[in-house]
Amino acid sequence: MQDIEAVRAALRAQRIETPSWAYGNSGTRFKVFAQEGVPRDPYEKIADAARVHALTGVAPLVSLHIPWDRVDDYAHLAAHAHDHGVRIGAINANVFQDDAYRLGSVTNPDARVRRKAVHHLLACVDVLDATGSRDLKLWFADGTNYPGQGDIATRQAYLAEALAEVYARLSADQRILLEYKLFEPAFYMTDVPDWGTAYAHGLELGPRAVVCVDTGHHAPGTNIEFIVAFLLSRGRLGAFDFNSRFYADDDLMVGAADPFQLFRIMHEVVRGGGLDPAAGVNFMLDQCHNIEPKIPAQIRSVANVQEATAKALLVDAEELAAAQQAGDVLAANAVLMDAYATDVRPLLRELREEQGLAPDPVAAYHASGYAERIRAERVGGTQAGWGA
Ligand code: RM4
Ligand code: MN
Repeated sequence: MQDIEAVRAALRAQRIETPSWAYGNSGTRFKVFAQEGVPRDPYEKIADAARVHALTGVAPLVSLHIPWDRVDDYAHLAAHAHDHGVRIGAINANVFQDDAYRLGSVTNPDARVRRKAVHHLLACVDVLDATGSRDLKLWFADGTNYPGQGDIATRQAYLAEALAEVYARLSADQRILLEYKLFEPAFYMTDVPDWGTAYAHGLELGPRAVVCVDTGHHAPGTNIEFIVAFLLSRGRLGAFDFNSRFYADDDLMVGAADPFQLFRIMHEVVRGGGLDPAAGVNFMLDQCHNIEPKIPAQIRSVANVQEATAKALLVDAEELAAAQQAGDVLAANAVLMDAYATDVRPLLRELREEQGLAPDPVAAYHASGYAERIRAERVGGTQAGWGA
């Protein structure tokens, strides 16, 4: 039997970071459906993130994307976050939306473009300094569309050079989260396509260059929990970008397509000690809510991660180890399936109530009048989206 008090303590201690861009407008390349009440600037995005934290009690951090969240004074923005009861989390460097990056950013054949990209990454470290953030998250759209278009090995060397310069600029408590993605926007070759590439660059850089696993960035059928188990065992699992995918990088609510996969991932996290803050795993959401209301979608996503975590914590580790040792395939599998089949929603409701929160945070959001208020107040100006 699992120690239920330990399960409850672990759930109380878990932290989930929400992304500023989830609160702005987003869409596909076909259409962006604007929603009423959407933030017009980073300050309003942080206010929405703070609302998610106020209702869930476990989301006190919000990631920024630079330049989407560019402000004149980042210390002031951090103070605004603090006033709202949240903190600024990972800083996402955006080197994929400038015309100069047509052939790549840090892997561009033109040295001047590579300089420009590195310059932006270094400026993002300045943002970390100003906000007190720990993590610089790097995702590169770099790659090629056609065989022969670029030299793969040369581009790897450029990438290593850029990363080394940025790594050298970090202070002792700051980290690089290097994120990989199989394809898109490059369709033939991507410069950081997989966890192996991210891991290898991290090894060359040093212990504070760790991997970010975006759950939407793999080929169908990839065993993501294997990647998680491996990286965690080597101290290189830096973060998750949680979302769910039916087909490619869908950025839908985590746990929507495959809650069982999320459970399997969280099982490896629990098994490998990844819930311990000392393990340094940052549990972030990286999602877009194109047609559904954004704040309740974030609340729902946080709850989905909590549910998967609770089920993973309920796996009877001793019984599992015994069955594995005995070679009892069916019993071992049954231990996992029993935990997965447990309805943990009553437990989570109870934990919320113990902390003075409403047991159903989505219902509490709808009852709070916040949605009506932001719809009435946020009139005029330019709504935030991918580019503002
Ligand atoms: C990328 C990647 C990054 C995110 C952007 C918006 O595909 O997942 O983490 O910052 O999208
Ligand atoms: Mn991501």
